[in-house]
Amino acid sequence: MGLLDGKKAMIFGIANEKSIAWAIAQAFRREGAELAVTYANDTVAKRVLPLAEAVGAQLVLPCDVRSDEDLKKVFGEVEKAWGGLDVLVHSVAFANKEELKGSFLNTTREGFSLAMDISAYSLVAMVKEAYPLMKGRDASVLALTYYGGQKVFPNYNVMGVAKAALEMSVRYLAESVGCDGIRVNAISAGPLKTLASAGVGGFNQIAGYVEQKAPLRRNITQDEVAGSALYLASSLASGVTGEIHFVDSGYNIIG
Ligand code: 0WD
Repeated sequence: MGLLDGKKAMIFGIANEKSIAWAIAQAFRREGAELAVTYANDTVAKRVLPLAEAVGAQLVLPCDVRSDEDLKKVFGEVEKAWGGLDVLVHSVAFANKEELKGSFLNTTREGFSLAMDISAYSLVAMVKEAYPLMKGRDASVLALTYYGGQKVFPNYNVMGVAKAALEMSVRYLAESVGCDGIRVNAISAGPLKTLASAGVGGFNQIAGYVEQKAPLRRNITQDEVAGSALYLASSLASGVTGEIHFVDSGYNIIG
């Protein structure tokens, strides 16, 4: 018996086989979930479509999370296919590359609002659309965040501000939808080599520092994030909401 047998799960944020969302999709499938996946645009489509097929995703849909129209469309498709939704994974973030290096003072108004829109507000927009489908189903929403939303890290800059907004949105959303049995949590993952992290200046140095300083003296893997995602999505975590759960080799406890 799988931990997610019979559950319907929708996953945003697979870009390639290194994506955290891809490890989560595989773990969810292994534990019996039926999957819907979205992809951001045509550029990533050619990598995402074969992956979606490999996990037997029932729905594979384009969705730019900046667009309310796109979001309405994809949740409409989920309603048509399944009539409800048990698990929603938000594994999406974006900021202009030139604002992920150097001084935070160089952040532009446009760059700030783009990072906030894609990386933070999109969670609120998704939950708005998903809410009628998840209501009363002992459902779980999960977002991905990073410690740079709580502490200042070199180069993380505007993304740190967006992650702080995302983490607080997790808590406010948890309060808003908890009375309907929907839980909202985030995983704060340690540094992982992916397309998104390649855009952050000095990524290798941060990963090297974690190896030296974290209690486990190593970096984490995508599969370890997927393991915690599985727990938070399943009834094992039925009493857990509004939580930021670190999967970071314990790095965040070190002073
Ligand atoms: O070290 C890391 N990799 C960490 C990542 C540590 C801690 C947290 N995270 C977070 C990220 O901030 C993000 O929220 O995990 C989440 C997933 O990131 P990832 O798996 O590291 O990166 P990636 O495989 O690039 O997936 C992020 C995807 C985008 O990829 P690209 O590289 O194409 O920008 O977010 C999606 C897209 O697929 N995305 C969008 N999806 C819909 N609409 C949009 C958009 N407008 N923009 C980006």
